[in-house]
Amino acid sequence: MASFTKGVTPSTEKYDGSSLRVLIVHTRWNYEVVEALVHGATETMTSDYNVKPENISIQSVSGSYELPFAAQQLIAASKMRSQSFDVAICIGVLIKGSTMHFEYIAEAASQGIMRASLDSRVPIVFGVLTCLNDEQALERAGLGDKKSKHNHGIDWGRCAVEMGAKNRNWMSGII
Ligand code: RBF
Repeated sequence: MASFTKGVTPSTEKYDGSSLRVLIVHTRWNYEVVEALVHGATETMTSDYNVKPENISIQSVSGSYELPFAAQQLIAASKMRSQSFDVAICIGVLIKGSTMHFEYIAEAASQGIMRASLDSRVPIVFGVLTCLNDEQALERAGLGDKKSKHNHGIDWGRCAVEMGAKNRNWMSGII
């Protein structure tokens, strides 16, 4: 069977994150996994793109359902302080249970995060894992024993720097 390399091809451009202001909003649900994802994103941004640790604001909420509201409010507050975030990352982990909660929360979080991003005109990276079981969640946060494990927070950190830098250029008319 034909196959292809899955996931995102790294950008050929090298982005400079040294002046970017980044907001991370993460959940405390499934915190062990969330913590690893937050670490993957922050480590990537600071080590690979020179984002200053003091320019990363990390805020927590209870669950994924709260992510869109928190992101929207924090972005609005940052604009009022004239210290606008260039980009945000919403990080959460949803694990399917035996009721319909998973479906409703996943739908609300994904639609809400997109709406918050479009309405605020600040890119918000979708860092919510929607997993069918614990093993999938661990594997996607770079935890557990599987060889194929990969911390998706790394990808979200890269994506955040790219979108923050690109949007700054776009807003100044540089395409
Ligand atoms: N929040 C998550 O971030 N991940 C979950 O896996 C998750 N599962 C939930 C399951 C149930 C049955 C309930 C009631 C809530 C769950 N939440 C989860 C919390 C949810 O996102 C939100 O914080 C609460 O519903 C309060 O608004």
